Amino acid sequence: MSVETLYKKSTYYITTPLYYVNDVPHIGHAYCTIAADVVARYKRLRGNKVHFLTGTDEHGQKIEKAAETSGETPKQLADRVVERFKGLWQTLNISYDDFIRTTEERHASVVAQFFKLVYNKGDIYLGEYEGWYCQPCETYYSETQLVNKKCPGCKREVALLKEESYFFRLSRYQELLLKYIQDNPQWILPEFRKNEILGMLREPLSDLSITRTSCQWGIPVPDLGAQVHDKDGNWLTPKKTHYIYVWFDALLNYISAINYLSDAGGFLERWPVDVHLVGKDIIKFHAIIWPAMLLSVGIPLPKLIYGHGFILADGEKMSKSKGNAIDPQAIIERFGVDALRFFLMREISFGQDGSISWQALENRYQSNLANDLGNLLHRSLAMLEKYFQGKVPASDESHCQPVDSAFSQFAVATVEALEPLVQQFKLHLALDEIWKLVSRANRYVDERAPWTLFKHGKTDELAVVMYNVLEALRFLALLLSPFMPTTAQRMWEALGLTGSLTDIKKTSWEWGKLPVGTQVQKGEPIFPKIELATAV
Ligand code: ME8
Repeated sequence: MSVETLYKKSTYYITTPLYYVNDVPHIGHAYCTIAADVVARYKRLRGNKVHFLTGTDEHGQKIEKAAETSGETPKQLADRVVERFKGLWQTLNISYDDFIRTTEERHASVVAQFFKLVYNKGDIYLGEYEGWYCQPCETYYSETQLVNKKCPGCKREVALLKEESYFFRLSRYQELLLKYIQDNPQWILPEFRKNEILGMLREPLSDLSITRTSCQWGIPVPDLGAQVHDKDGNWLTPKKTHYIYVWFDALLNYISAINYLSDAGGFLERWPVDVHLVGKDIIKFHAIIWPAMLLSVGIPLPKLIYGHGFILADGEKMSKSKGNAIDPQAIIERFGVDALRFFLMREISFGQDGSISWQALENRYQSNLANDLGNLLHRSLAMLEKYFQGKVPASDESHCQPVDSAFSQFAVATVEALEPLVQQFKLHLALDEIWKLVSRANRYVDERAPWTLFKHGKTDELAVVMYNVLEALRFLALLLSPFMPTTAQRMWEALGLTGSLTDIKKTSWEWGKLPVGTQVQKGEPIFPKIELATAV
């Protein structure tokens, strides 16, 4: 019996990382969340039940320190910053189904119970930790992991800390994970990220310190009795009060949010998660620590862990200190939400790092959006108004030339080509495929020259051509809606179609479903010309 059958899974479940609230959202957070939104919307559009989860990571020293600096309590800071995230997601049209904050009770109670389950399995023990701690990364490093005595991740200063700590027996799962990854080569994508993880698993894994005594902004370790066991099974009395390490806490959101331990129905419908979409910076937490935690209590593993690349500003890492961080709001103000969504998904090969620049944004806006797509829609509707008073004509097959059927077949093939590309997160290639149809449609109009057919009174042929172009535009609205939901809806309405694109019938995907007689509405250009001024 497959895990799916056992788990009655009926829903496509997709997650983003839970973003830290020590800083306001930036373009990198937007990038990951937009990508998840595109896939969630695509899946819904193809008739799947979807559960899309995002949220915020609100505990730990990083947040505690940021709150100290801003003169707030950590909770006040979290309450303030979480609104910035929610506000940006609303602006960006992110269609999440649930937003979880790690300070919510539904989460905290699962974390405490899960900790106890792992302890009862014998996978948590009390010990003492000594190591080099990087506070911004909330990570301990061994001496040998340091680079020039600094944090190997962020290159900042580290401090030698020693504290009583509970440990998770990560080392116990090393061999199992190694084998799992070898047996399931598509489990971590892209492939080169999988190879990085395999490399890590070939080195000895240390057990993981999963509690802190120095930072109290976290979920307290639950009552485990007066005495707890150490690594060798001896009983000890803890000397300090312990709080759960922010990563052990935050990773559990993926199951706490879907009612693990409280509502078996909801959980079993969604788990195992179809994909954890995360950045390359945190893939190790998702592909090693998280699966080991799940294995410890016997929960099936996620189906896919996808580590996307980083956005660079003109080839460099974005940072506050360099002053080159691009604010999503600034892009939205100039180009609009859908142009930003399109640009991020089209410009960067998904999985790889990629640069963005104002120049590249302008180029894509002008050529792909305003010229290719905007003009196709506008000129097609203008021709329909001129030749058929804006009403979709009936297309008689007997007047259909080979060039016309080749075109409709091309449009149908585009729909089919998209499925595997989205499935494998080749989102830039999916857009590329859609644009091949846009270009093909523009070429088709040029080749069939409706103005000449009109001039020579070839009305039946003209009807075939106009119907085909409009039907291709209807397909384009459908295909583009995950990427550019507002634009696609405007296209839909311009074509005279009613209802929301988020609620379409399966038959909408069939060629020839544009009703004859529909009255189109040309309206304003969907991508108006903008003032070009590269430097902002
Ligand atoms: O790591 N380009 O939160 P975080 C692309 N709380 N994506 C970027 C990026 C960039 N320049 N910068 C950040 C945490 N990201 C933890 C996660 S999950 C249980 C806990 C994206 O606020 C990318 O997806 O630092 C990265 O993995 C994530 O933001 C990190 O967000």
